[in-house]
Amino acid sequence: MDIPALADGVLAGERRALARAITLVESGRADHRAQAADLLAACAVPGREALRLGLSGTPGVGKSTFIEAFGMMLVDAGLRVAVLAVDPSSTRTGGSILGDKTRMERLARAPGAYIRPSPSQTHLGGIARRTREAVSLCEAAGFDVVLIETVGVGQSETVVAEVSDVFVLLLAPGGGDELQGVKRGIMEAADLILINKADGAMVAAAERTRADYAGALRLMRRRAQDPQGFPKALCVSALDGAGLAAAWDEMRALADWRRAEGHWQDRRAAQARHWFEEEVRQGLVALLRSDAGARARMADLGRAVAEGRTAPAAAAAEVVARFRTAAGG
Ligand SMILES: Nc1nc2c(ncn2[C@@H]2O[C@H](COP(=O)(O)OP(=O)(O)OP(=O)(O)O)[C@@H](O)[C@H]2O)c(=O)[nH]1
Ligand SMILES: [Mg+2]
Repeated sequence: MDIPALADGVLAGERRALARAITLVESGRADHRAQAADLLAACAVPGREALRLGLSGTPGVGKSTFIEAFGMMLVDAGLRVAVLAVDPSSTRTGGSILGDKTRMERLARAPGAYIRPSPSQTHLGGIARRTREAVSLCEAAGFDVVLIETVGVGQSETVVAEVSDVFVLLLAPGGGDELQGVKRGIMEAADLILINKADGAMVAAAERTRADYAGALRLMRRRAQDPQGFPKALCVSALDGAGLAAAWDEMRALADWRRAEGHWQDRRAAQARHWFEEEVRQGLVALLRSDAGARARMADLGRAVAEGRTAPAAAAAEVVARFRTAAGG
């Protein structure tokens, strides 16, 4: 593969080059990993910075409908928008994939938009890596906004919070004052909570839900990275477009404030450091796995631990020590 040519294509904003580049970073093959690293290095030109918007919400809350409407609004305003889905397609129903085709029909055809379907790999470390790398490729391709979508099952919302500048949680109008089983971690990561489906007969219920969440957000610990009044809860309708422009105004206001106050760069720096450390960790695990002797000893010790002959911590220490010797440390 001609990596310099592929990098040129990505940097020129060519969608086919971008698609091929993302396919490359999704590959787990060792030779592809080396090429992907070269590609990412070649694409790391300064001055290309998108607003990375994380979007999480349970199945059926209206993410696809929201992305279509919100994305079209941005495209109509002259912005280039990339959409990445985080969750492996195997965990999604065939209905969703079919649904996405019809629900994002206009955006999929818009010249200023690029939609990348869900990857098929399932390993979480793989998802995190693929997402980070795909986001930076979209950024290199000159997109103004990169929307990163997840259903937020498992730990995928943590991955999204880790790659985004602004993290948006989409909720549906819920019954009474119960908070819809939203995990605390995801609430704490949210910068903006949007109560979707605030239309027709659901307007009043949506407003009640919004007030409940606004109350819950006020009770949470204040974060240094927030201006007064954030995180916020707003009502929107992806179906009729109500509240979308207001939501975009809030996202931009937050992003501008964070930039001006240095939090934007701090967050990106922390994310880059985390990414680096994660890569080292995964690289070490891969080294361990590729060593046949270590694998055999792991299997033996695994049995010993399962049978109660050895304590887990002691067995792990032995493997690490062995590895340290092998690495000459
Ligand atoms: N009334 C109303 N219905 C909506 C709105 N947004 C989405 N829906 C409907 O909710 C259903 C689910 O919408 P999707 O956009 O597919 O939801 P999703 O979050 O992408 O679902 P998954 O892809 O399965 O995770 C569809 O029938 C939509 O038409 C809205 O703002 N108002
Ligand atoms: Mg969807």
